Amino acid sequence: MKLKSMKLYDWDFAPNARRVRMFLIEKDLEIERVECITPKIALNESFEARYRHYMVPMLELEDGTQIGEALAIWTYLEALHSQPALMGRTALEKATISAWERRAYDEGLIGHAEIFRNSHPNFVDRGLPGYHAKVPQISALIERGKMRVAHFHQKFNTQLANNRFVAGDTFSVADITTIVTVDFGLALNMPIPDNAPHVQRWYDEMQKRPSVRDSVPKHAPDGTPLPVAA
Ligand SMILES: N[C@@H](CCC(=O)N[C@@H](CS)C(=O)NCC(=O)O)C(=O)O
Repeated sequence: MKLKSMKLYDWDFAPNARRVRMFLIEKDLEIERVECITPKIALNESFEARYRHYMVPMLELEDGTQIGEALAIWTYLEALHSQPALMGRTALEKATISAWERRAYDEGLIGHAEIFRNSHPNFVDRGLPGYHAKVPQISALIERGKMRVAHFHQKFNTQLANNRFVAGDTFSVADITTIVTVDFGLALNMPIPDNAPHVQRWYDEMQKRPSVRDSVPKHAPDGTPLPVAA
């Protein structure tokens, strides 16, 4: 279904923007996308002027209302289009999915982002997203990021040893954030380690889903095409 009254402000490579693109494909929803990135891998001036939080993804409604944060965009769309449920049906499912989605975000996605933002030459003085002031890179955060990522892989390996999906026996937003995180690692040359075979089993199964395949970023941060996962 095409949602004509909304626009999604996007950046093809950005892991958080992909969290929304995957969700839309799972729900069979289409929203016009506005790509906001410049060749210097920075958000463009018109987006800066439009949205004071200055981060993607952002969903804009017909009356100008802006919804930022991938989690908030999911919550809004799940309330309007409940099927398939991606954020849980029962109280316990909702709580379990929400807990695992946050773990993937805080421990995995942010760990990779620490490595990326504190090492990439285009992110000098852009150590954090959403700031207009200069935020210096801190090289110590690269090592700490690697530590967080290793912890994430072990925690999710244990969880996926006994669960088909990240939050149990149904696909959910917890899988979306985890896929985006693992693929962010691949783009940074940090594959799933050999001591996380259950993460690899789950990752291989996820490749069969159109939402995973069709949301893969087509460009590296510097604009060069990325190999599309087989
Ligand atoms: N908490 C936000 C994080 C959004 C975020 O960090 N977006 C990044 C892209 S992944 C961004 O807009 N970066 C802009 C920049 O690097 O200048 C969410 O979950 O949506």
